[in-house]
Amino acid sequence: MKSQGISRRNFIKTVGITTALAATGTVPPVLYASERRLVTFPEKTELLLLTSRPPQLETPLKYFRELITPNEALFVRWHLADIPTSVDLATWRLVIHGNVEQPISLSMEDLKKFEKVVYTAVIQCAGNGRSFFNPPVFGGQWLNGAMGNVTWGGVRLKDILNRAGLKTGSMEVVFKGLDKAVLPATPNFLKSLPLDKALEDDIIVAYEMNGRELPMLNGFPVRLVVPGWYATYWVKSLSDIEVGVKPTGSFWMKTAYRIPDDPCGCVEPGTAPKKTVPINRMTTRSLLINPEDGSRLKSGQPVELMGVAFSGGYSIKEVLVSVDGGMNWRPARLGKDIGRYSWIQWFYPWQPVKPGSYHVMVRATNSIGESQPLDALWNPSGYLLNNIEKHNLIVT
Ligand SMILES: Nc1nc2c(c(=O)[nH]1)N[C@H]1C(S)=C(S)[C@@H](COP(=O)(O)O)O[C@H]1N2
Ligand SMILES: [Mo]
Repeated sequence: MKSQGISRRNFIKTVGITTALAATGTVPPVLYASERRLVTFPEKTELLLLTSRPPQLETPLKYFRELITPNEALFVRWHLADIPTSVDLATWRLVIHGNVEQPISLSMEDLKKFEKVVYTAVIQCAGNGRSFFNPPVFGGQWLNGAMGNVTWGGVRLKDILNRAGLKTGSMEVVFKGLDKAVLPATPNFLKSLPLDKALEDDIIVAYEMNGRELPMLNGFPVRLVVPGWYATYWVKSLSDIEVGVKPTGSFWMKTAYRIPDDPCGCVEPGTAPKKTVPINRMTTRSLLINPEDGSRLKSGQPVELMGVAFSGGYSIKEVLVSVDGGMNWRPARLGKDIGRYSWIQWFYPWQPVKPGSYHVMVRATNSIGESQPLDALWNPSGYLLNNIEKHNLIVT
């Protein structure tokens, strides 16, 4: 079986990047783990640098040992280099316009008068884990740190839309933040949701992360939270909501962030899909967080393997662990379930008795039976990665 953790490691060390890419004929802008630096940006702890302009920073895995990801450790991803670096709440407004009875403009004070909603939800970039794609694909070469589990506080999008009053013929809702393209030819980051999705109870305009203001880099003062769906829809520094009567022609909906239109969102590796749809719900995943891949352990000494598991809005029902490369599987103990959008922690006590190299695998299944494939599914944009990882732990 191809194992992503191990094969990528060997791939980097032994095969070499150029050889592998020559085989596929493409050269993505690759930044591998060994080449990454830890950097500190405003309001952030040391994160792994992907690009600095625009900032793309990834969370070191050690932060996922906690159920909740601290604000200063949450990953950062912007598409456009002209990002907001300060916002004056005295003049800032959230504008709702388009096909509505009454366009409205809300201050932070106005926003906070709507009923407050608080829940924990995983935020994950659609391209999280993209660096493990084989054959490799273009796009940010994320490891698994483009995700986090955060308690969001805010107000229902639906309440705001109803305040403005939806007119008949409304079809979708378009969201825009304060970030801008540097070059006029680059399309602004506009994302949209179909109207019925936008009106779902759980979608909020969030002004709090873990009980505090949002860091600037994570979208201060407010961002959209679409729990269960990939973070591309979670528009940051949200300032403009437009109700439309027809689907927008935005580049970020029509061309980017699309997946093959089939049940797996995948195609034969190296081929192009015939038809695509906008990316949406997250796939089910489980990750080993501690001890990290490649760790050395002492034989006879008890250790507790731990990690996280989550899925696109359905609670995790079961996590199975194998320490022998997939021959035998046993259930892990699950931590507290704090809601269907949160990740759950899993724990697996283990006492290896014989020295050697152990292949640890983890597999989660959610409450509607969605699980993880043994072999990674492939699509040209490097989205939806969720195969069962295979980790190497060395017992001496
Ligand atoms: N305004 C704005 N919002 C945005 C983006 C962006 O470029 N601009 N990127 C999206 C994508 S693709 C991701 S993965 C998340 C990243 O959120 P974070 O930086 O808070 O981790 O923001 C989303 N919202
Ligand atoms: Mo993303």
